[in-house]
Amino acid sequence: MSKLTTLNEFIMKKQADFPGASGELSRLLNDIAVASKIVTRDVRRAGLVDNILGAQGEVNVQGEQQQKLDVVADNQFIKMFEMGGEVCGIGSEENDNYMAFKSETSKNGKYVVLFDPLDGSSNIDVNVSIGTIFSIYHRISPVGTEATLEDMLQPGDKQVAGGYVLYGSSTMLVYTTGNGVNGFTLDPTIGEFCLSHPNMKTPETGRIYSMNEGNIAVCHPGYRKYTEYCQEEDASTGRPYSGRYIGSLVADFHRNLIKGGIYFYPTTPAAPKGRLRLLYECNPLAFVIEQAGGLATDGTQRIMSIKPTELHQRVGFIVGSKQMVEKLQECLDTTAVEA
Ligand code: P6P
Repeated sequence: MSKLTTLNEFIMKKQADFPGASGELSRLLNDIAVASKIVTRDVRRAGLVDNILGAQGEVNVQGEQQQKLDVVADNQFIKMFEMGGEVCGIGSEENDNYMAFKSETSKNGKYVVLFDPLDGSSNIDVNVSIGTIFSIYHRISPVGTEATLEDMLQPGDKQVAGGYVLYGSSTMLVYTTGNGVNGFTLDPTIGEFCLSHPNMKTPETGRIYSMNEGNIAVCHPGYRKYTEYCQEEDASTGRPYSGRYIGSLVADFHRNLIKGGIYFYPTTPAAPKGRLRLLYECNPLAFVIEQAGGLATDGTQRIMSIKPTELHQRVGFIVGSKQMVEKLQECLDTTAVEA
């Protein structure tokens, strides 16, 4: 039986691999872990605590009904970042504008965090897995000043760290700092995230495709060509593949990362720029998938090469096993769009 490695031990060991590291990022990653343990507690009780279930009644900046647990999670992460001292500002799916923290300690923080505190929150009331997604950057603005919008609008290639927390049958934290992907499972009996999925790699190909096929008639016809390819009988390529769509990005992404597969949410007339958000959904997951050997594009370019222009910018999103993403791209490139 191998020794348990806690997240904290792992982070400290990895920090030792970088002699120049001063510990700020290590502390920030630990702050994210602590906040996600607290959110786990609230998520696990969501069905019981009246003041959590049900819509907040307000509508968030995305035009979506805001679930109370969204607000709870958002506030929890913001408080952790503001108190931790490593972060000078944040951008959150749940907040119209970015936040520049005001304390002198926070203004000396070297990092900004873009995050979706609880993605897939419409699934809370039906007890389906949900997740937190986060992206960490070095600030551009001078240390000692307030964070700026420019700090938030950096391309994904500039990420220092990216990852997610999946509140599923167990709570898992999966992240990368650019040196591979590692997954940690929360052991509730000791309150520690323990290394359960070291050096995660996604299979070159897979047999799972994840799409809201309700959009198939209104998006680029290349997607229909690809789904029909997935559904064809061909034992030599393991087809037909299986359609698996939970409607919770982190859950769909995590399953496909482990088993091999592809998730795609194309632009549609209802969402002409895409549904998913570049900064705090697509970039961090693109960082993870590329570090695990997969690909992430918007249908025309790498997600992480896109220069953001606004905080809640939406993009089309294709992410998963390398060969499956390449095959979908081939379908898009070889299918004419009717004028
Ligand atoms: P649709 C949840 O709101 C989310 O952002 C992702 O988690 C999920 O994959 C997608 O939207 C679901 O969207 O249009 O299929 O309901």
